[in-house]
Amino acid sequence: MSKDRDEVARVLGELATLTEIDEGSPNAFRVRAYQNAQRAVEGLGEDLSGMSAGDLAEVKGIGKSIAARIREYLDEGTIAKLEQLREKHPKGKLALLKIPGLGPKSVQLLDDELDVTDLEGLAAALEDGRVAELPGMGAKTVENIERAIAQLGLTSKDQRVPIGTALPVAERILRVLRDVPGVADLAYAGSLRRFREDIGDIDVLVASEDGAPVHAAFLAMDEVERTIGSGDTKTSVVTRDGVQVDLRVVPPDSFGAALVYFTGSKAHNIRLRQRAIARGLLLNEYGLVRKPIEDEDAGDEPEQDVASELASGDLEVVASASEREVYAALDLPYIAPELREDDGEIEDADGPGLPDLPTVADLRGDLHDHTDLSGDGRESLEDLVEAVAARGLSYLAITDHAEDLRMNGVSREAMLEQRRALRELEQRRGDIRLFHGAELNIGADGSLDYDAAFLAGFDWLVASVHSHFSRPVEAQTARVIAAIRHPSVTAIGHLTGRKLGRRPGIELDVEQVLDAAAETGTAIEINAALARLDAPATVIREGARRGVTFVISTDAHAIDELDRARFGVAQARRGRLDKARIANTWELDRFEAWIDGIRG
Ligand code: DGT
Ligand code: CA
Ligand code: CA
Ligand code: ZN
Repeated sequence: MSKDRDEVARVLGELATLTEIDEGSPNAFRVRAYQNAQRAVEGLGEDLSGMSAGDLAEVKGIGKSIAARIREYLDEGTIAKLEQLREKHPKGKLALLKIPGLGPKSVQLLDDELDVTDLEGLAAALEDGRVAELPGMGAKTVENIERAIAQLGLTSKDQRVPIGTALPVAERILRVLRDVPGVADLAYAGSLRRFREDIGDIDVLVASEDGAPVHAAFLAMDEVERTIGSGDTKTSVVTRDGVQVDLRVVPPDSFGAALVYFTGSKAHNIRLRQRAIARGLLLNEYGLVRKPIEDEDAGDEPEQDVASELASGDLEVVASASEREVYAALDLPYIAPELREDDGEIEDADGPGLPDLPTVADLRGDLHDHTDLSGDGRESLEDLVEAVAARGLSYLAITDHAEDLRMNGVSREAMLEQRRALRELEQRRGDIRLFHGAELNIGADGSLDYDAAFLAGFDWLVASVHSHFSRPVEAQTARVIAAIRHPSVTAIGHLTGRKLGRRPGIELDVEQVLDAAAETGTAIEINAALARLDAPATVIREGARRGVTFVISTDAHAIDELDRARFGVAQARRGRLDKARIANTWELDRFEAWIDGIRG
């Protein structure tokens, strides 16, 4: 089977990580080369099979030797070097690398000195003090590692993965399966479709009359590492990323009912079943059915019986092909997956109504974007603006890192020069409003970069926490509120600073912060990066109640990251945010009038 672009990109990412451990540095030339090649491949067409090693080497970002490895992968289905690295560095070591404070050198040290190659081994070695005895492992480092393991629940039995790990896996699977002959429809379901930030396992649902080729194509995927079980209707595997995936194939005419069932949540499903019963109906993964009169007192029947009765045509199917039909037959409007947790959505649907949730098409601007003026940005101003305009947006704020960011902040002179270039570009193009902004760093004491007069010269200012993550809650709250109250700050970027699965956010008195934002009008950003999804959904929900204005921003450092707007939208939906509360769904005129109102 041909390997498509996404699979090649994944393999290059795996090579980068393995090489990082192998060479003992995330900055090694080879690691960077694989990462650059991965980015480059992500920008290519879906089907790479027609590209020779020579063609590939001509792509910017792909060198000769990596081009040959990509070709080897396309031809052989694997790469000798990859197999060799996989052998040398078992998966447990990759998991160790994810712990904040453990770089590739310490991971190798743990292996060489203590034979520690996985989380369990590390936990044991921490316990009996062997880690603390290693050179360069001070008490502070050991403490940080212990805290990270405890906070992230890394060694717990029912290990969950962050959505940023699970979602790309699910999307690659869908891309492979959608081309299998006979497949009428497909989707991921479960907690991933509900957009939970941590995922137990991925549930994939495929509609087809013929399951066998679907299961076969799935098992043939390179990233499937281990098969747990495979039958006519269900296959369960574990992928190389350590995520379990359950694949189910259902007949096309019961796809809607199956999607409702396997999207869950379980609690939401129970409420739906109760509604069904109250209407003389039964709901299961095959459909919503009316029981024949004579069977009415039979009570709860095991599902197998319903399935066989369905097959024999004894039951009248009320709804099964689409989710909308199922909800309608239960006298409910369609309930978005992000809401299906049984914490009020059924009551709202039945009574006052559900929030008017945003979609990607509602977004008119992007308000947190980096160019190559930021050390970590990759695009020129012109290219970035072109890409944003091509996506149909009518306004954009350029927010490169302000001077206090140690690694890559921008000086005043460079900021002013960028402002001139931006105004000139805006004039020249005439198709998009450009706001000149910056991403400020909120200091430990709530202070910001530059000075008040210089800050007043910007059109749009995002202030974010990039340092001092573990201070007491009072200090963090005061710090963020100081930024909210600053007259020139228009939005607070990635509110908690969390990195899902890697770093918990700062501790905040959320209610105080939201009340300050509601009072000043300063927007709270919904950062669309899958690794962040910050503000958290619970905070968004509380903010919506308190009259806070939000913005959805991609925080793009590269053009392909503009596409993650859809994750920011899903996060807003998860937070039950009415689109009227999201400032960048507003027309330019209204948006500009609003900025004028909150500044000064
Ligand atoms: P996870 O995987 O722990 O992140 O969470 P889910 O919600 O994806 O749970 P999972 O994978 O166990 O099952 C997927 C969906 O299938 C779940 O959301 C609802 C449905 N489901 C599974 N088992 C049951 C059950 O015993 N009763 C009901 N009503 N639904 C179930
Ligand atoms: Ca699941
Ligand atoms: Ca499952
Ligand atoms: Zn940023």
